[in-house]
Amino acid sequence: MQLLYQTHSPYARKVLVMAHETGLAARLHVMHQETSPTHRNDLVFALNPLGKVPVLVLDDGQTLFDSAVISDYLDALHDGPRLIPDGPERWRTLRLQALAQGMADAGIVLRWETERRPAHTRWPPMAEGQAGKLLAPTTCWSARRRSMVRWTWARSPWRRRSTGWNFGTCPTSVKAARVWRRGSRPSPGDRR
Ligand SMILES: N[C@@H](CCC(=O)N[C@@H](CS)C(=O)NCC(=O)O)C(=O)O
Repeated sequence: MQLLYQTHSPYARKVLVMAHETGLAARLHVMHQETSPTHRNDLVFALNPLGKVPVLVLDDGQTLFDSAVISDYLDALHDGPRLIPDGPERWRTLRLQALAQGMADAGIVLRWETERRPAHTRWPPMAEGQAGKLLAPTTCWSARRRSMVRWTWARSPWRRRSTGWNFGTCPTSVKAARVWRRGSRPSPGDRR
């Protein structure tokens, strides 16, 4: 199987972590592909009409995207305990995945608003709003940290090796949000 991948993509990294956690990494041929809305990558577009990575190309030529679909697919391929289990735990796991996914989405918009857009088109209230989306889940984690981590740990079939694949997709984005918040606020009370 070929994985079209981008080193700095949280979604692509999520899939690669999944492949390692499920023991499938050796079956993936990882191909780095730069792509962005402003730099079209024709190879990626040929496989995914949205032009986004990750894309998984199966041995029979079928393609799968996006990262949640690929993760679910990989989870069905191995013989070990499922990382996305059936039953009531499924919903809690998928909810955590949605949280990580939403943080990745917010991190990407934040990066566009603070770095990638031409300076005169940047809109600070948008950056502020996205930074809030990145930081709110971490506050929620702090409040519930022990119970969430304990829950993941207790149920993770890989608990001797990992604390669960749901954590750790976006530490860089969270750091970026904190830096943005610190730099953009004239005073701690000014929430705009
Ligand atoms: N929901 C998708 C998001 C994928 C995504 O946005 N990938 C970015 C890289 S971080 C990309 O390929 N962007 C190119 C574009 O938007 O044209 C997933 O989970 O796979």
